[in-house]
Amino acid sequence: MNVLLLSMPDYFEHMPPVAVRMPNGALTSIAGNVDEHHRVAVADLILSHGRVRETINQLFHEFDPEVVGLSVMTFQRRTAQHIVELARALKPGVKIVAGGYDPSLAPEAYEEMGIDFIVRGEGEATFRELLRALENGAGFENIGGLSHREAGQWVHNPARRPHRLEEDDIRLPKRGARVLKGYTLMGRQVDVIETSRGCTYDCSFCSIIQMRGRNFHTYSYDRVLDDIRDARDHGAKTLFLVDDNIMLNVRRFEGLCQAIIDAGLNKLDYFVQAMTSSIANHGETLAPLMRRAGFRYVFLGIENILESDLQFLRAAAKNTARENGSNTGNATLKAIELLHRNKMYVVGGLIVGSPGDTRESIEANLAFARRHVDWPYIQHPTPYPGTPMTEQFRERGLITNERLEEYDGTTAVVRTEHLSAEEIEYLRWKAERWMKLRHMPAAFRHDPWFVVRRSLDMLAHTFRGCTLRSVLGLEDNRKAFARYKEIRRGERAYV
Ligand code: B12
Ligand code: SF4
Repeated sequence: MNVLLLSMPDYFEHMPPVAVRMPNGALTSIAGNVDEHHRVAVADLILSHGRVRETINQLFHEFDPEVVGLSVMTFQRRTAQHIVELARALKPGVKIVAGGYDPSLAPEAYEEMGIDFIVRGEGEATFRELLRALENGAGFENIGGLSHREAGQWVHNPARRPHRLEEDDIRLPKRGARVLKGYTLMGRQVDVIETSRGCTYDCSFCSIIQMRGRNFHTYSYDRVLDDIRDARDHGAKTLFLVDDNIMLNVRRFEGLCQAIIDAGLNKLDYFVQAMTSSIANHGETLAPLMRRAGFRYVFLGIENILESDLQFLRAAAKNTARENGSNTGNATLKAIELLHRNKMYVVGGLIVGSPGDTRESIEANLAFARRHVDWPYIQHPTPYPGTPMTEQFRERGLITNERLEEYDGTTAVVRTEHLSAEEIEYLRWKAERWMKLRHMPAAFRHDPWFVVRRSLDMLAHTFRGCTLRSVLGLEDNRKAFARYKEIRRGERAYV
């Protein structure tokens, strides 16, 4: 069968396509795990910015798909709806399948969208079995994790249990199925790899537990090294590790760093997401090893520097430093110091706008970011379907915006007990632009050619809405913020 797999073009503030266009790891993994006779094309629509409609038209023309699969996050739901309408118009009989976090956690929202199937949870085995059933004209009732229609009614088959990656035969992603070009992270070709799936924490803002329960499964080192080589052979110079929480088993991660070094794969640049506690508690040995393995940027899930907010976010445990078995307080500063000492950059993941937040508590977090992190990645709590945090915000009547296309993490859609959503976002927006600017010299040292060519575009993106007068302080910043919000609204019309 001809199968076309699409990821959505929607992006958010910290990942503008002018500098960041990353592949979707789910789709190549799905492509690598269907039966081999199928002809699969993967198109990451982030690569076709400004011409999404034309690209889909062309892909239908070239591949004549019998099945189209969409990978969707919540803030991309509206775009997914538009793409479903376009696909139906181009080929009314095509089978449309939705998968990923949003269809898995809010399947009811997809029932009226004009699609045929929903794949809930991990998709490799479910999608493979779905194609077999379509091909053989068999029934769908025994396919775990699949939602389908019987006599006009949606039927949600029982969930499939998470893959045990150690035992299951999940084959390598099929990068050769990608049909669009232009992946980049600040000018270097980027790819994604996975080494594990799952997490055993339960941060209240995160969707992972509702998606797959609390568990952690790992691929073997050999499989990971093969995956890295495959990404490199497809041209990648930078690799982003998309594991949910790679730091859950620090010993294993250390072993992996060593395996990367031993295999001579440490000439690539690596980006990873990490817990502050793992770095603080093991960093003396772990951080030098990471640097030798090629790690360059570490996204730290700091979440918040205030204990009360960490309690609300249920993220205190993963941010606690320990010495000789005793808690010694917040791990953040120690983790940052260890990473800096080993010449790695810190992407500071912070969340501001929890229910108890005041102007002062938000400013304290922004001041911390200004002082200690190299690249800010500051977000607002966002009530994604099914998370414990969503329930709390709803019960307290703090959700002020139900337009899901704005649930991108940098648009404040909830208020606190003390501040409006608009004010929270304004505080972040005002501070964050300047923090990003400060990282330009470091980016220049690493990728001078890219920065020379694209710095004006990046500046224009970071400061959109601003004028010379607002930058010089001759105009109220709120006017520039209002213009920024207007521009951002326009950007969301992707299809
Ligand atoms: C890595 C990652 C990123 C990377 C993305 C790199 C990339 N291009 O892939 C970065 C850092 C850039 C990122 C950014 C964002 N992310 Co993110 N990210 C993740 C993370 C950690 C892992 C996702 C992943 O790749 N997993 C590996 C793949 C193989 O698994 P998977 O995606 O789940 O796919 C499987 C199934 O879902 C299913 N499936 C998926 N798609 C499809 C499609 C079909 C047709 C089928 C059949 C099956 C299927 O099958 C796959 C294989 O089993 C998750 C989860 C987490 N613990 O936080 C969050 C997560 C997906 N991100 C999330 C969000 C909100 C964002 C942001 C909007 C804001 C943010 N928090 O940073 C931005 C938006 C990005 C953008 N487009 O601009 C949310 C989504 C919540 C929701 N309900 O939509 C998550 C769940 C985190 C959370 N807050 O809970 N993210
Ligand atoms: S530690 Fe990370 S992956 Fe695990 S629940 Fe918290 S935010 Fe989600």
